[in-house]
Amino acid sequence: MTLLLSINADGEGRISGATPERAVPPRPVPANDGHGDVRKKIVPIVRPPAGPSATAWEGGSYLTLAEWLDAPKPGSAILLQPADDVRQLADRLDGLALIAVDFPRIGDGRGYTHAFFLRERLGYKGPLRALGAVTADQVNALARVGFDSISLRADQLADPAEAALHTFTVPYQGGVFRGRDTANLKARIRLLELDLAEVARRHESPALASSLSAEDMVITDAIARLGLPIDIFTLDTGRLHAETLALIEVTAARYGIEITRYQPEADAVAKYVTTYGENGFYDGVAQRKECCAIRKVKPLANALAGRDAWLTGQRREQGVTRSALGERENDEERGIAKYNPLAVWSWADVLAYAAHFDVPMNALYARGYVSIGCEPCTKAVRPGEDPRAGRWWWENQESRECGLHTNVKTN
Ligand code: ADX
Ligand code: SF4
Repeated sequence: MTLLLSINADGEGRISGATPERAVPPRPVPANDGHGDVRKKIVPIVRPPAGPSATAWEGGSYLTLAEWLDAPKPGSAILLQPADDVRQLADRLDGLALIAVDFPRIGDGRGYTHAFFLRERLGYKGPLRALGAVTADQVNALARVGFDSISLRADQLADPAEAALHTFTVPYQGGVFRGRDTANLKARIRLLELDLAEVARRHESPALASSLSAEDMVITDAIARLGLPIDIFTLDTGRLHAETLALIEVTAARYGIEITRYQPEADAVAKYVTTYGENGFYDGVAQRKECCAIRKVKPLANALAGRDAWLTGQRREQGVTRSALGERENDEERGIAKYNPLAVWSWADVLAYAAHFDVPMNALYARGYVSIGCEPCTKAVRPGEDPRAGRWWWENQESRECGLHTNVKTN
């Protein structure tokens, strides 16, 4: 028996449909206290007309993740547990008829992260079912992170007889998925945390390159909250805004971490100024890139010397040159790993995170700046304008990179 959840263009859902009539009275259901092997505690199935159970689905019994990885039999369904590592399913999705995600405890958000990861990172397009301790209130949020059916436990609603395992059917809408509801934010936060923890685990001396942008502050906040051994440095070009410099101190005070400053070589700067003038970068792309090479690229090389990985706050949305940005890249010039953990985040995601954790922000954002670099090469943009329109605005869009992010290959 089916109740329908319809979702409008704004991602708001409405449940409709008839309460199923039961041919068989429900059996008493043991309470699920949320511990131990939840699959044993979730509803023993009342059949028919009820839908799938925790251990069985329409096509048979669920496999565990390990069983599927061990012997992937086409047409199987798997039941993921909160602690499962969904990354193991990368390139192992073919042939799966259904993925179900167990929610053993109300409020356990890991199932959202699984769904988000499957849909967004692994590109899973097949049926995705939430199962277990989910409530009707969660239906909308579950749908937004990509679930398209939900199996309720019999003791989850007031009248167990009515509640046993209705199936809600929703169309999966990729666009809605990128919405800014709480579930989405929680999933993003969780994935970011997992990614950063993984970077810290894999590498000896990883470091975040921070321009003190909102993106970099988000990553800084996550690193500091988790206490991860990831260093943070900034390229102090000598031409940064006072507001940006002030944020270095604010960050140190707030998180108790030091942001190391890398400065350009004084001789190279002096030579540049003598040759082209202090603001010679306005006179042509070549002069501009030379300035960036001295003030940013060389100091970056110094900052990364001896490191085996670095992280940036780049996002795909930031412009044509970043639309294919990978979350993991190889820095081919240095032969080290490069991570862009916010690659698929929207600007709204960044703001939502910042608001959620009260992350200190560069005061320039409040004055219309969106992408912030050196003071003479950055200006505020009008609402709706291209985010990088205020960077090197006198140049063509295609040349507007400073050389920090060349020589990479997406993994
Ligand atoms: S830029 O290449 O055009 O300057 P953008 O300002 O968009 O880059 O920043 C992208 C990422 O490059 C930042 O999130 C940060 O990781 C790194 N980055 C840019 N400028 C600096 C800087 N001055 N110091 C350290 N990292 C920087
Ligand atoms: Fe020089 Fe402008 Fe590049 Fe800064 S952004 S290094 S001031 S050209």
